[in-house]
Amino acid sequence: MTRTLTQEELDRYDQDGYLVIPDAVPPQRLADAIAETDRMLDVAFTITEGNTMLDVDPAHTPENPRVRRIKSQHEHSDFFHAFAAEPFIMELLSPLMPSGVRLHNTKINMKAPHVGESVEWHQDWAFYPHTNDDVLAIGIYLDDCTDENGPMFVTPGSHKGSVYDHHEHGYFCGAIDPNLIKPEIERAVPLTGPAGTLTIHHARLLHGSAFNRSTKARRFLLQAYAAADAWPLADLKGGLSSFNDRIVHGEPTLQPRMESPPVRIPLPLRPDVIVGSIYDNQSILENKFYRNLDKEKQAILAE
Ligand SMILES: O=C(O)CCC(=O)C(=O)O
Repeated sequence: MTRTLTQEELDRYDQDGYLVIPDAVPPQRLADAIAETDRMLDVAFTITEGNTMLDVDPAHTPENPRVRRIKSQHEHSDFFHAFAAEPFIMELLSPLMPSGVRLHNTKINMKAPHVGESVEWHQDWAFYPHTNDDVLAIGIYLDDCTDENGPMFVTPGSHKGSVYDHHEHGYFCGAIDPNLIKPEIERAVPLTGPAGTLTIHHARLLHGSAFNRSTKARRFLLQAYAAADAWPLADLKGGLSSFNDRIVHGEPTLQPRMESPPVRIPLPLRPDVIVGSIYDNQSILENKFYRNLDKEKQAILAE
């Protein structure tokens, strides 16, 4: 059974900038997504370094694979190409994006037991500002997500506030100095739930996540979408036909809806970072919020 968002959920999304929905993913679709993720990860046993599909930890080896992220799974898998336009997802999103829905990007963040990486605080909007901010990401936990295995933390209502500086040493690094957002981090809440829990977060919402301190994996599938009439300010990604091909609901338009959300441009890019690796990109942030937790991780790894 698929379902749309209730009026109460729409109001809560408007107010908080996120939703956690435990009952939206049909169990068979969850099982299929997990099976396809496992299939894609088999490649990790054959590679010594990252490639266009897999972002691997510096400690990765084929014998002891350490995949941090499957990048753009919709470009590497027919299953995930179709999954980006899943009817149950479109039913949830269409009231939020009545002008139509365009896929923006996809990824599956992997947090292996004990070693799963933290993600520093950021706003997706800083990576891809658009002409209006009807831009969001849905997430689906592929494993049970608890306080211990690195849930995503979000700051309710922060999608209506500032867009923060995500630069370090003159380059876009995709992370915010935590001193700029201390009160926002202090009132952040974890998004937890059993496997199959679906989250929706607004592109301007502040969020981050700690490393996985548990013995249980935490895989999180993310698909970001923009309203069909929201045009990116910084990068059309592949030209007009590929832009239009990513419409998953409704029709493309050549008439962007212009609104005035605050924006910053995510340039210049670091020349030394592989596209799609948020972990490498954020590594130049001097004042890392998760630095102490990362020290704890080093201690666990050294045991
Ligand atoms: O995996 C997570 O918990 C955080 C994901 C995230 O914020 C990102 O990949 O941009």
